Amino acid sequence: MERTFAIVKPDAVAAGNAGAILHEIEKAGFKIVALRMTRLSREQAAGFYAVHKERPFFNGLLDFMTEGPVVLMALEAPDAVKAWRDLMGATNPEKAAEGTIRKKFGTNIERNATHGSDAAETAAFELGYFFRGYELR
Ligand code: 3AN
Repeated sequence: MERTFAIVKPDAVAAGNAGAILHEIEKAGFKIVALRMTRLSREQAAGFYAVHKERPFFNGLLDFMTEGPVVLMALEAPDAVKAWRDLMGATNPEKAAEGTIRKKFGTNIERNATHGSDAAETAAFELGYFFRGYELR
């Protein structure tokens, strides 16, 4: 078993798609280990996306990620990091495969409905960034 970190981003929450996305996650066999709805501060979002701070889209990404509530989750499944990225689809919803979450619920490369850790080490950092140890037992 492996764990990964997921976010239902502000676009998808605002559009009323959080429930449908959670349903997709459960249908695909993930166990939702932890879940919290919150609104990120700019500082929280900047720390989370620190690896992207030199990118031209960084400021816009912070505007977007703080514009409304998000749903934070710890997901568990065999090979969870890859399985969740496969279910999400490509970063750009226009390039995402049919049936993927970003294809169904994403708008563009920035407003792409969900986040998923890109590697096991990233997942460990991201889970620890948003959840306490006792929430991840
Ligand atoms: P992924 O979320 O698929 O791992 P990353 O890590 O490359 O993609 O990008 C992190 C987030 O930054 C994306 N989910 C998206 O919201 C935003 N992003 C990535 N590339 C761009 C871009 N070229 N223009 C605007 N936003 C972007």
